[in-house]
Amino acid sequence: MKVVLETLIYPVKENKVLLIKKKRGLGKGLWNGSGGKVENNETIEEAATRELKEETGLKAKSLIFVGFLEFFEIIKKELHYVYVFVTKDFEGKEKETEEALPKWFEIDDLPFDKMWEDDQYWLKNVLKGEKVYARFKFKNWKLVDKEVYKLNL
Ligand code: 6OG
Repeated sequence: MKVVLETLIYPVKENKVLLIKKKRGLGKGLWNGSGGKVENNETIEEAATRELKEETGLKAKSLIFVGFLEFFEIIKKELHYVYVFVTKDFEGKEKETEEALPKWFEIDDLPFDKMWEDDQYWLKNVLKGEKVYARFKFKNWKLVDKEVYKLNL
């Protein structure tokens, strides 16, 4: 089994969240949080901060841990283990990069029909302050099973 450690980070301002439309890689064409693989020489927080900067130009000054997610692809035998953060403390102005197009969305009006299928089961909850642990199973990246738990910290 291939296991990859990844991050997702959601800048939140008033009742809006910054999503990106990815131009390449896994999830190309879908709206998602910024994020990607954690590299060898960095902490999970450093990875989340680096990906946000690379993909949107924003610099997060502090992060709030909001949960972890497991995405298992049963055909590919690939497990994505993802740490999720919100940031309300960031600087800079978002800009389009070669990896992604950033855009602010109302938290109550997220584009779920153009997002990963799992997002509708956890994203709004974490943007409103809950913490979550969830496991999703995919077959050819179509959702086939889900378990979603509230994390009590
Ligand atoms: P690269 O491997 O392109 O980064 N990711 C997912 N995000 C959501 N919401 N649902 C999924 O369901 C996901 N699978 C992966 C983790 C991949 C990025 O996409 C996220 C990483 O931030 C299957 O560098």
